[in-house]
Amino acid sequence: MTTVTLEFADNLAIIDINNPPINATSHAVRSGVMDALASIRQNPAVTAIILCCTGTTFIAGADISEFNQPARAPLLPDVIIALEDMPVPVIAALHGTVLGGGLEVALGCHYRIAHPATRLGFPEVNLGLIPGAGGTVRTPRLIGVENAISLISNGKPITASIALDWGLIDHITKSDTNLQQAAIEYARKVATQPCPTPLAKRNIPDTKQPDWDSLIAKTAQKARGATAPIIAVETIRDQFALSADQALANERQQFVTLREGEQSQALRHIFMAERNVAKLPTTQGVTPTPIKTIGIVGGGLMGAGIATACLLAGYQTIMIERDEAALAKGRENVASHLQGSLKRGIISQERNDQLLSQLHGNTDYAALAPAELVIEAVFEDLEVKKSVFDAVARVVDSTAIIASNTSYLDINALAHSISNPERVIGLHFFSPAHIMKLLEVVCTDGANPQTLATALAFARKLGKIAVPTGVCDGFIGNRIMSAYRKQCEYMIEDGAYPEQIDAAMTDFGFPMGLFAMQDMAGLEISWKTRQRQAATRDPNERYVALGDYLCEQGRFGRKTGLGWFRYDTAKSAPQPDPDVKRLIEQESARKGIKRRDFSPSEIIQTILATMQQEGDKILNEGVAHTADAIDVVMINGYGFPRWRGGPMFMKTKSPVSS
Ligand code: T1G
Repeated sequence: MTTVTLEFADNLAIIDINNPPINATSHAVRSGVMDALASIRQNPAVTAIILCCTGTTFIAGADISEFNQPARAPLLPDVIIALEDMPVPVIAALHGTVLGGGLEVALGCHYRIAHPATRLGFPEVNLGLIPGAGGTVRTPRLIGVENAISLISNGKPITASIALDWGLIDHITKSDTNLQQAAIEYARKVATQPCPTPLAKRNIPDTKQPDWDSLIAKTAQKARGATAPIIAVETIRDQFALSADQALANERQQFVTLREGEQSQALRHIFMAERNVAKLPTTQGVTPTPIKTIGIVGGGLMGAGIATACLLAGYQTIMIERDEAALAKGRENVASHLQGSLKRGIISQERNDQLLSQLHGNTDYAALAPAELVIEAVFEDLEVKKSVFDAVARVVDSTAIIASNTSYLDINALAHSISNPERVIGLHFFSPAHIMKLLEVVCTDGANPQTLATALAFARKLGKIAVPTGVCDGFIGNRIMSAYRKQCEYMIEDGAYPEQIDAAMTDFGFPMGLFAMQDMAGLEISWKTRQRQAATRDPNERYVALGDYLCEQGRFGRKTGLGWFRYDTAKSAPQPDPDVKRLIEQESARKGIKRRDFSPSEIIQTILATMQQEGDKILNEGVAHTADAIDVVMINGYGFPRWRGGPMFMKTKSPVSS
């Protein structure tokens, strides 16, 4: 397959890039475009050039897999300069997701037209990078500094209509017209006009500069330790003192430095890990069972969230509850979640109403008959779940998949409580289930590849990051969290305080410390877990009862105004509580522990080492099939800072600087 083709139609030249899956600007693409431009220069009849792509999207970025190898000429900046130096106008015909290097290529063209559904952006900061092919120089010259900073430092794409408003593109085609045909018509129109001045040769239109110091301070606060967003703003700022050529050179230098840096290597690691973690040898070549209708048993917090996720993914969804009142509450929960998506502009009012019409509630399990997949999201009790499994198995097809949303119960036991246990799987959603990307797909000992492949395909359709895991207490994420929570409670008894542990974690890049997070979730959850495990707990294992004492005093966390911390109002920040300090010190004394100081570095090293040790056990037991799976879970479900790559990735790097 030829990666770049050139054809001449009348007095137009059409360059088409075909480099699936995302038309990344690989070396073959860059060379092919340069060769096409050289050929066009030999043809004086050409009055305009169209640059387009075959497949689902215009160029969606540089080829990340090339970043770990020496760059090979022609480099992307050279291709872009060759585009803007053409003697006739180049029209970029945009569709899909025009991202990173793709948008930079489009900015090297003289005009940009786009399909209405096109999204455009600079996601480089999500990879620990900044645009490295002129994006920080050409964008402000086209749309002004403010919008350029927003686009480049946030890393979030914008719609074609916003891009048109901002002047990033020149025209939006009609959704039912052929994009290339529209580009040909547009080219014929502009071919008679003088070529616009290339962006790199224009001045920045802004006469007033932002307050850079406060902008950089705000960016740094939001970045929580990531450096690329700050470098992006600084690179845009610095060009006010430079010529365009100097600014391009400065940008390239900053980009190369970031590309070689640990943060970008970590972010590129997790980007690829998230896309590879669900590729299992056992499901390669297995065609997932088609699924149209999902059953959800339970309309509470999790059930309604899962039902909302299914509706948003386009499934017919049947919700079962025990009685009409509970069903009405479940429907109300789903409607409220969809309202949230409506408010965030994710769906239109029309789509909201259509989705609600696809939600079918019932109190009779027989209504589940058409479902190819049923997920139970009822009370976390094995006997309750077994009775639900039994009731579901009686009404659905014998090949229908029955899944449990349990976060720690033994799914093997559930599987063996019904016929055809090979169709049982765990789908551990994270609350709020319609928003959190992570989904642990828990493979029972007897699940067959068909069940697993279908569950993974379902997760992808929901837009989730699916991580396959085996059965153990807590699967991957909760198991690792239990391990480091235990170590943190040991440190509390040995001399640290909750606020010190939490500060060390937030300084490391966690959005919230462990104790504040427990207060937010409710201390009774881990209290119940400890009670459940009490009978089988190793009597010789050190046990910290502080969490039990707090619960026995009714201190369940934020919801009661008191937990590990004190909360003056429902929204106020956690405050250290002298009563808890006293309780801790009394417990240490009762146990004869001589309290000592803990540095932030020792705290975070202890937490990280515990995560890595538990991760090694999880790998050795085959619960996770790769170390990447553990990083993906800890980053997407437990707040591990993304720009550090995950606990197992960090094991391969230099010791952490706190
Ligand atoms: N490089 C290489 N492979 C990539 C890739 C990339 N940039 N992006 C995606 N893939 C692969 C991915 O691994 C998967 O492979 C397949 O494509 C589909 O991906 C010079 C320096 C475009 C919105 O950051 O956001 O340009 O599993 O599952 O859900 O200044 O991919 O099929 O083997 O995500 O439809 C900037 C990153 C790069 C865009 C499509 N661009 N990609 O989403 O598919 S840096 C990005 C995405 C840069 C310039 C700078 C998404 C997508 P496989 P997918 P999707």
